[in-house]
Amino acid sequence: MSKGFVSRGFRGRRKPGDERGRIPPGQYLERGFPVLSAGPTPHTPLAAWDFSLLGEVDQPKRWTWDAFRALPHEMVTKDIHCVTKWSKLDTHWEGVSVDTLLEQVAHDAKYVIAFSDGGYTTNLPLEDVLGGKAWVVDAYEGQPLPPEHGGPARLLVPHLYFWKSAKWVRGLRLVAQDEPGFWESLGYNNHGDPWKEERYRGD
Ligand SMILES: Nc1nc2c(c(=O)[nH]1)N[C@H]1C(S)=C(S)[C@@H](COP(=O)(O)O)O[C@H]1N2
Ligand SMILES: [Mo]
Repeated sequence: MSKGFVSRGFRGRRKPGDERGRIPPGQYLERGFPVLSAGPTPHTPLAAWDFSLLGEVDQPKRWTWDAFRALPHEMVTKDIHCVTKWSKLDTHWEGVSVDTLLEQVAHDAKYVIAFSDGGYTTNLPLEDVLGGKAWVVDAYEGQPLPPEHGGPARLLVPHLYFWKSAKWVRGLRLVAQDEPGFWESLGYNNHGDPWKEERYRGD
């Protein structure tokens, strides 16, 4: 019997109650993978792609695609929660932790603004992206990240609503002062903790 068969069988026996405790208030369990994009899917060629750390840093840092791929990658299994109320359990990703990236710059910042191809932005306190809480992922379920889900690379911040997980991410701007990103300036909550139902401004 192969290992794969055993682990599938084990997962199949998981009791529904185990799942219920993992779905935040007001969310439902989704088995598909919806695509939610505020604009068209960008298609930046890998040769033109880079990832940058900018802003209030002593020396900005930039990785080409090959340099980014050469960074140590981690495999993570996470539950994700969209503010439109779907949650998806045990999603598998591979990517570089934001800890690994930020080790490369000297800075005094308190917040990051993730920025993406197409102009999307989202803001996060440093404490929500350090300490093994956030990754820049380039693979999903063992395959290169599909363009509609943010490929070649997206941010993954699974403990916050999924709008914080910027697709087509191209870098992080480090700042001392917080500033709202795309959805945050349109009335969504500045923080977005699904367990506290921080959906909209004032929640
Ligand atoms: N660049 C970019 N990133 C984005 C978005 C977007 O419109 N543009 N939508 C956000 C929202 S609201 C959600 S729920 C997730 C959706 O990711 P998915 O399409 O892979 O499910 O991406 C987030 N990241
Ligand atoms: Mo979303």
